Amino acid sequence: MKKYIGQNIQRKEDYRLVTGKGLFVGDIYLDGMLEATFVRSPQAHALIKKIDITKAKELEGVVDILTGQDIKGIIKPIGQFDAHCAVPPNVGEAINAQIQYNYEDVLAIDKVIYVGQPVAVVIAENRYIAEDAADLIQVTYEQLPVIVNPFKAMEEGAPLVHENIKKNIQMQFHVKTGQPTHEVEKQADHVLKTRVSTPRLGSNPIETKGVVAEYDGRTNQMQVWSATQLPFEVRATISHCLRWTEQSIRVIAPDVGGGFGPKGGVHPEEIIVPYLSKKHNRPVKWIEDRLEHLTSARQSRDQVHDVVVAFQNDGTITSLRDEFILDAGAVNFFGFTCAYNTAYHLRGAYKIPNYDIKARIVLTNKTPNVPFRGAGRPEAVFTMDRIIDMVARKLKMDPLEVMKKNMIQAHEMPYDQGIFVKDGAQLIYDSGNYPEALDKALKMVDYEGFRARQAEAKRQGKYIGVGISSYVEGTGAGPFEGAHLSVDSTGKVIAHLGASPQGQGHETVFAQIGADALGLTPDDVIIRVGDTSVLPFGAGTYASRSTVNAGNAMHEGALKLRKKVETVACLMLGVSPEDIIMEDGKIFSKQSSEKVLTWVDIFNRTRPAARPPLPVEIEPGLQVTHYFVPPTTTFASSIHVAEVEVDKETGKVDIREYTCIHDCGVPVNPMIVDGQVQGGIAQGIGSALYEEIVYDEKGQLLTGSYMDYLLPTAMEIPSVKKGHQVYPSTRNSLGVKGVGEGGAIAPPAAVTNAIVDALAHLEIEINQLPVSPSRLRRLIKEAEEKQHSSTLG
Ligand code: MCN
Repeated sequence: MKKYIGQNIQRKEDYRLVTGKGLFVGDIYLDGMLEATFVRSPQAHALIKKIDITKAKELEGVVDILTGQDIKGIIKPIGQFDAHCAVPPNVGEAINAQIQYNYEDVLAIDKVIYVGQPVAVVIAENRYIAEDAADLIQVTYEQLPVIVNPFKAMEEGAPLVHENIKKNIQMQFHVKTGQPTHEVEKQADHVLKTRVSTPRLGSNPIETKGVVAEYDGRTNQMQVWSATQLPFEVRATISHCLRWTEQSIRVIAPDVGGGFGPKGGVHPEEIIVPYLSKKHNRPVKWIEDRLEHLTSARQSRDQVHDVVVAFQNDGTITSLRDEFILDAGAVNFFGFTCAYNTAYHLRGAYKIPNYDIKARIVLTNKTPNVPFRGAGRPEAVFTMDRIIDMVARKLKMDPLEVMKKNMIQAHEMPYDQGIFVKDGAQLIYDSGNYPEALDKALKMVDYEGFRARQAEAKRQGKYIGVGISSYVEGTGAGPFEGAHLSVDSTGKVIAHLGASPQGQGHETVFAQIGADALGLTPDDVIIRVGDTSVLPFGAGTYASRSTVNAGNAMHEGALKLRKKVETVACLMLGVSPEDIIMEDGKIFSKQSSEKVLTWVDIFNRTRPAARPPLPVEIEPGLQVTHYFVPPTTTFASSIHVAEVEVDKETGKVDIREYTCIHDCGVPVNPMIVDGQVQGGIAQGIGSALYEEIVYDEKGQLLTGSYMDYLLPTAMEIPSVKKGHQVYPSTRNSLGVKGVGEGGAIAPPAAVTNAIVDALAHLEIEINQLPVSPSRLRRLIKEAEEKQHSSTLG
C-alpha cells in the first residue's frame, strides 16, 4: 500500500537543521581535546630534503608533531577504494583494462606530488597554538620538474608523478561495439572531428571536511566522527592503514553539510587524527579551513575528448569515435569510476550502433581528482550534446531534429547498448520514454513559438537562444545496502541504514517507505544513519544510489518485520494472516475491529520470558536485518532546456528560463526530488558559466579563493520549471531510480547550446567550459573578425 510514498511529507530533519540544532563535526567539543593543523606542501613536485621542527616543538602548548618519516612503516598509505571501484573481470577483459597501482602516503615521506599535500601535522592544546607551530616548521625542498599538462605528461621523458607509472598513464581501456568506426566513417555522408573539454572543478560544500577522534584506553575503542559520505569505508581504511581491528573502531557521520562526491573516499586526515588520539590517549580534532579546502580537498571532472563522428545527410549518426583523457591529478583513488562512467554514458538517449572509445587516466602534479555530482556523466553529456548541435548546424537542421532522429524510441525499451555497465552487467536501459520527455519539455517552453520570439528580440538588439540537452543516467549502483529494524517498548520502529545523508533528506524518505510497509506513520519510524556500530556492513551515499539500495533494504526489511508482527498478531487475535489489517499503527482482524492491538502490545507479547510463553518457533524480540543487492543499475533520464540571453558586447550570459523533465521512477517524496533537481541544476549552471580550477605551469593553484573561483549565487540561478515522468524501474520492488546527481549533468550542454543558438549568425563553436564572459567575448570577436574579413575578401 502506498499511503506515504509519493507524498510531499515535510522533512523531519529540517527543524533541527534550520534552528541550529544540528550536530556537525565542528560542533563536537570533548574534555581534554587537542586540535590539529597540517603543514602542506607549497611545491607541486619536489624532494623533501629536511624538515626542521625544533622551534615549533618548543612552543608552549604543542603536544606532538609528526612528519612522514615518523610514521613510515607504521601507517600504511591510502590506495584505491576497491570495495567501490574494482573492475569486474568480465569488464576488464572486454575493455582490455590496464591498471597501475598508485597510492598516497598519509604524510609525504620523500617527495611531494601536489600543492597542498600534507607534509607534517601538529597537535596542540588549541588550534591557534597548532597554527603558530605549523608556521615555525621549516621544510627544505628540492624542486623537481613539474608536470601539469596531461598530454605532455604522456610524452616520452616527461617527469613522472609516481616512478612506477610509465608515461604517467595510470589506467587505460577501450570500449567498443558494432562495426569498426574507421570503416563506417568511409561510408558516411559526413565526418566531423572536434575537441571538447570540461575543466577541473571543486565541489565546495558549505561544511568543509573535519574529523574528531576519541580513543578510550580502558576499552581499546576508537570513536571517530567524520564529515564523510562513507563511514563504513572510513572504518575499513583506518583499520587497514593502522592495522586495527574493525571491531575496535566506530565511525559516525553526524550531520554533514554537503558532500557532492569528494567527501566520499577517505582522506589522510581521517587516518592521522585517530592515530594521534590513540598515541596520546586524548581526543583530537581537525577542521579543514576554507583555504585548505580550495587547495587540498579532492577535485573533479577535467577531461579532454577528441571525437570523430560520422553521419548521414538526414542527421542519422552512424558512428562515434572518441579518444579521451581524464587528468586524475597526483593520485587516482577511484580506479575507472569516472572514466568508465563517461565511456558507458556517452551515447545517453541516442542509438549509435558503432562505437569506439579509448580512455586514458593520466597523472599530473595537481590535487587528486575524484567523483563529483555526476561523476563522468556531465563530461559525457556535454560532449555528446555539443556533437548533436554541431552535426545539426553542419546540416543546417534544427538540433532538435537531429536529437529526434537518433533518439531511442519508447517501443525499443528495454534498450541494449551492447556494452557493459561498470558492475559487469549488460548495459540495458530498463524503462523510460525519452521522446515523450522531449515533447513535454518543448511544450513547456513553447518551442514552436520561440523562433518568432527570438527574431523579435533580435530586432530589439537582444540575442536570445534556446538549447536542449538530455541524459540517461545509471543510478542506484550496488554493491548493496543494509537496514536493521527493531521495535522498542514505545512501539516505535528504529531503522539503522548503511547510507547516510549530506542534505538529501534521508530521515524523511526512508521513514515514508517504512511507514507504508508497516502500516505506520512516518513519525512512528525513526531513522538512524551514519553509524557503523549497528550494521556490520554498509556502503554509503554516492552515485544517486541510496533510494534504490537503502530504500529497498528498508522496504524489504520492513516487510520481513511486518510478517513477524502479523504472526504474533494472529496468535493474539486467533485469526489467520490473510485476515490481519495493519493501519495507522493499529492491528486488527478483517472480521472484527473490536479488538485492536497496538505495536506496544505486540512488543510486550514478544518480550523474552513473556507470559504465556511464545511458541518455540517464534523468536523473542522484534528485529530484522536485511541487505538489498540490486541486479544492476537502473536508468533515470531527463531533458533540460535552457533559454539564455547573451550580451554580445560583454560576453555575459543570463539564463532567462530553465526547464527540466525528469524520470526517477516512483518519486518517494516529490518535494525532495524537486529540491534535488533544483540544487543539481544550480551546480550544473555553475560549471557551465563560472567554475574552473586553474593551475599555472609550476602546478601552483591560481584559483585558491572565491574571488578567483566563481560560484553562482541565488541571483544567477533561475527557479527551474519542472515536469515529471514516472517510468518505474523494473529492477527493484519500489520501482525507484536515483535523482541526486541528475540536475548537475545536463546544464553545461543545455546552456552552451543555447548560447551557440543565440549567436547562430556568428557560427561560433563552444567546446570548452566554462563559457565565461572573457572566453565568450574572445570567441565573438574572432567570429566577427572572420565574418568581416570574408565580407571584405
Ligand atoms: N528521492 C525520492 N524518490 C526517488 C529518488 C530520490 O524521493 N525516486 C529522494 C531520496 O530519497 C533522497 C534524494 O531524493 O532524499 C536523493 O536520492 P538519491 O538519488 O537516491 O541519491 P542519494 O540519496 O544516494 O544521494 C547521493 C546524491 C549524490 S551522488 C550527490 S553527489 C549529491 C546528491 O545526492 N550530493 C548532495 N544530492 C545532494 N544534496 C545535498 N543537499 N547535498 C549533497 O551533498
